Amino acid sequence: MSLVDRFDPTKGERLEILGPDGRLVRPDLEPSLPPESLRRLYGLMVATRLGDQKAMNLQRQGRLGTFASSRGHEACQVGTAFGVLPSEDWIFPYFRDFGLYLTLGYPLADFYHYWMGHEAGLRTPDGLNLFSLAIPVGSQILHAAGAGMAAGILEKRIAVVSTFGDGATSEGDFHEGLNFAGVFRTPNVFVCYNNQWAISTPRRRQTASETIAEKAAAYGFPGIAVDGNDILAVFAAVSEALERARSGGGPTFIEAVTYRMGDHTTADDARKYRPEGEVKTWESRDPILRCRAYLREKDLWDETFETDIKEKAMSNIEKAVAEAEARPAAAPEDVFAFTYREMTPRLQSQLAELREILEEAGR
Ligand SMILES: Cc1ncc(C[n+]2csc(CCOP(=O)(O)OP(=O)(O)O)c2C)c(N)n1
Ligand SMILES: [Mg+2]
Repeated sequence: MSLVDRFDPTKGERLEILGPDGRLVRPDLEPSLPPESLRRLYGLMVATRLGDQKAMNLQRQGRLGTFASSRGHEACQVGTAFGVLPSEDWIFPYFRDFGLYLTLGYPLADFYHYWMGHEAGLRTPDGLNLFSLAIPVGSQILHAAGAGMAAGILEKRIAVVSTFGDGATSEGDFHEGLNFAGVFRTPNVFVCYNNQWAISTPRRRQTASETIAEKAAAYGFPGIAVDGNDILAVFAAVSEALERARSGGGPTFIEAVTYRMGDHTTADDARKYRPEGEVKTWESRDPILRCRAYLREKDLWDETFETDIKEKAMSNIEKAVAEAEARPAAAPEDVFAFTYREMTPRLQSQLAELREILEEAGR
């Protein structure tokens, strides 16, 4: 029986394979991954945490722009991306997805380059079907539904993955995208990282639904809630959904229940609206510690391994930051450069005006 048939969100059922202490609570549902893949999952989560902290530090030093931390989302992001075939499937991410980028093999230097304010950093390398990340909340859901429709017309047996937060589920784009996907049975995998907050709006003010996963029923396709701090649960649910999509079985909606451990972005101070105790509770459910306990139980983790993956990750991160910082600074004119192949007459005149202003300012 499939996972979506076994776990009914309307009954409050949620897929959990690792318990809060990392112990295997559902050995029958443990994904059959070789030891090296399990270690890789863990390594990617650790690298995500370190690279994320590096971006936060750079922002505080004035070397990077506003940044949305992924702290706490590592299992959601790595677990979602791990089973994706990046040169065949399509991915439509959002602004809090560093671990997804890392897992898909996106060049780290380009990632930092973008967050340093260079649109060029978002240019996707050939062979990686990764759409530009969405800052407008929920807009990527429509792009993904459209790509799902295109896959159907082109008869491609691929999956189209999109990720978004709990806040996106009250946008019209969410309704339109999921409705479209349901009606046309598109090969979409919708993954909602329900991290309990949309800036200062708590989950309870976002929707009166008991769970977010149950919303899938209204669109006529399966929905499942998973523990978003359990890498195995996220990976298992997404893998099943990818398979369903690629084999013509239609879309799936996954709610990964997690927590945003940091502020919304570097421009936010979450202490103003959420209780300290809540953060502490979720820190004890840290997805990385949980996976580590699981690996240790399987004799796949020791201090040497930990040191090794951390050193390798930090070396890659430092190299990428140096490379990004060595690139030329973004020009003010760049705001016109990356949207249209040919600028509209109005944009051309605006660009001319900007040039005049820059000239007057002696730049
Ligand atoms: C259409 C739109 N409305 C408002 C905003 C401002 N905004 C940026 S992030 C955000 C909250 C997003 O919350 P959620 O979807 O839960 O994602 P999270 O940040 O928690 O990962 C809002 C309202 C925006 N970027 N786009
Ligand atoms: Mg949220």
